[in-house]
Formats: sequence, C-alpha cells, structure tokens
Amino acid sequence: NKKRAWSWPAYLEEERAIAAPVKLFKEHQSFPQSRNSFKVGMKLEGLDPSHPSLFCVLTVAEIQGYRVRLHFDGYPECYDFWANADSWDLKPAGWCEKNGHKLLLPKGSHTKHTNCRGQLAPKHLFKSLNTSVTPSGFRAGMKLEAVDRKNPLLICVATIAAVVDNRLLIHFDNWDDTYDYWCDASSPYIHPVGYCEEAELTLTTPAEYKEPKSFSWEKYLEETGTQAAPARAFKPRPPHGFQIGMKVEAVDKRNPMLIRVASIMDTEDHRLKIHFDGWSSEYDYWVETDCPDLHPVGWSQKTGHPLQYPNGSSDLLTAPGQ
Ligand code: MLY
Repeated sequence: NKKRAWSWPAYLEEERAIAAPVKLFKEHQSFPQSRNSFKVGMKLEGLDPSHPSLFCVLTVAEIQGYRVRLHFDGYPECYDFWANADSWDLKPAGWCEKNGHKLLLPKGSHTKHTNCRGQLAPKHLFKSLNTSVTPSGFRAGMKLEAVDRKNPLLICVATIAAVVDNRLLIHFDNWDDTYDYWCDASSPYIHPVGYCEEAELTLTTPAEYKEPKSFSWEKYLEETGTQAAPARAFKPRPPHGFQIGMKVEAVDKRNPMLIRVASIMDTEDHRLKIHFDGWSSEYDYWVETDCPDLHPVGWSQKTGHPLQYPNGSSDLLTAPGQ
C-alpha cells in the first residue's frame, strides 16, 4: 500500500492543468544560472523590505536552496526576511559608502562593520553587480507622477531620489521616506509629468502644497528648480501572459520560508491572485507579476529548496501561516 511520491508531472495530469510557461517569468523568477554560494554568518548590506529606502547591515542566518534568510545586525530575529541569492537588494559590504547611500548601522554600534573582514560576503557572490546597464534618461532629482504603492488609488507628485544601475528610487514630494520604493523604467506605477491631466485623473499634489487646486507642473518645476523626467525614458512593460488555472510555485507570504504548489486564480494587468492548492481560499493573495517570490514549476527541485505539496497529498504538511 505504498503511495507514489508526489511529482509535478503526475499532479498536472491528475489535475488536467498546465504549468505556467517558463517564458512568462522574469529572469529573476526563473531557473538560476549559478549556485547560491552564500554561507551562514556572512555579512553584507541590503535593503530593508519594509522600509526600502534604507540599506542595513545584514548577516546570512540560513540557507535554503537558492534562498537566504537575512538577519538585521543588532535587531530581533522577528525582522529576518528571505531573499533569492541573486536579489538586487543585496549588496557587498562597502557598497553604500561607494555609491553614496546612507547605511543604517547595527543597533547600538558606532563603528563600521568593515573591521570584521573575515566574515564579509565576497563580492563575486553578488550577481546584481555585474548587470550591464543601458543609460535610461532618468536622473536623480527629476520629477514624475507615481502611484503611492501603500495607497494605490493615489497618483502623486514624486521625485527620483536615486538612480542605481537600472533602478529608480521613487520618493513622494514633502512626505517622509516610508512611502519610497524602487522600480525600473518598465514599472506600471510611474508616469511622466502631465499623465494625470491627459488621462483625466486626479494628481495628488505634494503634502502641504499651498494651493493644491491650482497646481501646475510648469510652475512647480520652476519653483523647485527641477526638471521633469523625459517621457521617452518611460518604457511601460507589455501585459503579462499568465492565465487563470496555470500552476506555479509561490512563497507562502505568512511563512516565507515555505514554497508551495499554487494556482493562478485571477489576473489583473500587473498582478496575479495566487491560491495554494488544497488550502482554503482565505490564504489567497495578490502579487505583482514580477514578484521575486513567484517561480515556474520545478524551481524548488532544481534549486534544492523543499516544496510544500498540496494539502491532502502527503503526510508531511505545514498549514499556511504555521
Ligand atoms: N491616509 C494616508 C495617506 C498618505 C498618502 C501619502 N502619499 C501621498 C505619499 C496618510 O495621511 O497617512
């Protein structure tokens, strides 16, 4: 009475479902070309996922296939987060200083971490350092209209706070940096100056702007002595090709060390609704189509990461969020 081991091909056949084709995924979601060479204890610099304008001192706390768990030096473990080994958000020690970004030092430390040289993650592990960059036309200080990702109904007056490689740090004028986010020129959330007027949408003016009703870009650019980001620099990405019912592997947001067998339940222009097979739809969630936590079928096996099989198909189960 031995059960057959769970496998994607058998499961797809049983479910009469198809795997989302690999070509629909972005390079950073797809099968990696290299190994994960990070080791537990290595130190590095990286973006805080819940405060993305901030680079922090991190230590590799755990390795799982192509993924790493990162710990903020000097902070409790509850802030630890998982990232793929090729994440752009991870940088070698010294990167912030070299690129003029502020580095949040470990809590309670006043000295730089560069005196623990033996443990620094070597530069060659950072895949994102070797990406070729084509000039984009975006420069730090330029203005644009951007969606506030924390309040997605708002399109707001914004500034490019930094340009690094092909990534832009978006900042909202006169707001603190908790709304900041990184994106690239293909993001559906950024638009050139004048977009709202043309599309007859409301533009949210800078906080405390004196006469929001009579806001004019021309006047504002003059007042602030700034330039608009050139319209030609925006390269909106074409619609994704994911379809309802396609199978994928997705990180469980509530317990991000787990990757689960999942299905696409619904789609929007730039988002997918993910359902974990065999589990209640209360665990369904929306993700950006380019989310690094979304992978093609077979990714876990290929990268040496455990995969959580659909509920009911194995005796080794962990419920979402447990
Ligand atoms: N209700 C929120 C809205 C903040 C919007 C900030 N954006 C425009 C950057 C608040 O007042 O906190």
